[in-house]
Amino acid sequence: MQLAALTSAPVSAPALNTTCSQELFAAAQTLMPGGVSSPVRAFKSVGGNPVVFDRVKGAYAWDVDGNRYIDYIGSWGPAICGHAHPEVIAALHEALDKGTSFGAPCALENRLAEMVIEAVPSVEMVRFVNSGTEACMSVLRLMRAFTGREKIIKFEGCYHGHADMFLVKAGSGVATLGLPDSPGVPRTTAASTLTAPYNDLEAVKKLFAENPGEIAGVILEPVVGNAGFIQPVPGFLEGIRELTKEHDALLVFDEVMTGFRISYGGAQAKFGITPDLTTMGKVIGGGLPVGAYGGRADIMGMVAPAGPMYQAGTLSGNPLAMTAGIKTLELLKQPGSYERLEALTQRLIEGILKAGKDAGLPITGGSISAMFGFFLCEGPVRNFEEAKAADTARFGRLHRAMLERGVYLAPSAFEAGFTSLAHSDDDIDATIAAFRDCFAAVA
Ligand code: HOZ
Repeated sequence: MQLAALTSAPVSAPALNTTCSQELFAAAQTLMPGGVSSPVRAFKSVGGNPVVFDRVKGAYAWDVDGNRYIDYIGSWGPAICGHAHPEVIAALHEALDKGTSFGAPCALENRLAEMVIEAVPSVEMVRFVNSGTEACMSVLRLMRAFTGREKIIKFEGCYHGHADMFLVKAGSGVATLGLPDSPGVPRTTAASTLTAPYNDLEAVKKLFAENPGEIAGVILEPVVGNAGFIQPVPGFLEGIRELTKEHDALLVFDEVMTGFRISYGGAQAKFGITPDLTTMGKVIGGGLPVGAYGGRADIMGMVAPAGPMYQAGTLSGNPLAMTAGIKTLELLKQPGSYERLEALTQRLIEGILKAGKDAGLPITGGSISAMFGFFLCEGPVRNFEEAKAADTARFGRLHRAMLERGVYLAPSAFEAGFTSLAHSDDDIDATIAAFRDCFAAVA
């Protein structure tokens, strides 16, 4: 896969003073691998250095040089109500006075569990963990424990965190950096992960036929956000549901990105397809580290100490994370939230696509509720192979140009964009205007 040339000359734009960011990032590179705590944020595939954040509020982020950006990453998903929402912050202040970690049951866990169970159709019981990766690696063990089978099917370009068995043709940072299969993953482990192109039911049928009685289940992002934004074609999710039932295999929706984002009940509520198990993260932690997995009570009954499948965590169910999650879900539940998110995100993507076409660029994209994305190619993009046809070098130049005009996009052609309730109509207009200038500059 082609990475944007790091030497790409920035398109003409007002100079952005990032002196403090540059100094901090130079120091960070001597302290941490690549200068970051997670790879995509290092800007490697878009060229240039990252800006170092100082603070966030509402729809905006400020860097350490005082530059303000309209933020379409939202901490990679959690900030759906806007960064540092006053009600979330107030609830956290109150919780903080009671202590930062209990390592013991707390009433807040019951409350968030009730809210998740009430909202997400597949979830009858839930276990809280600390990240989306942890949720997915735990659900993987559960799939195998429940079925007594070892193989799983995942889709090319889908990302389910960085556990060994998922780093096979993965999306997100590994796709961004062109490392879809990571060294360090034992061959024997990777051999149990079967892959198919997204939106390709026939390929999944073939895998089931070739591995009779061996497949524990299928895991997928019901709307892909880690290979860019890719929607399921009509009938795909329904087909996977039928196939898994037919083969006594489990269906897992990884709703770490889509959960409480594309509807209050996630993708499964939006599309009316109920998986057996669901993983969540991001929004349910309201900006604090949280993940969760849940599903049918008979399957969740396998999890220790109710059952024999072991999984644990010192900080799991942490009172601060539970508090931020509860308050975030309460805010989202208010009437009109998702209508507003849908309308503003649709206006944004329509404006982006029109601006790209007006500049004569090949462009395709879309949105569902507060999640959107575009590819710089003709499209349609239905799978990772088609996503890779997009012009990533041009995306790199576009990314830098947008940054210089005060818009912070995901620094990768293979990540979805996220909007929030804090984005105003003026923010959307300003963003579309910036895209119009920048598309013209990179055309
Ligand atoms: N896995 C996230 C992107 N899909 C996080 C990336 C980051 O924080 O660098």
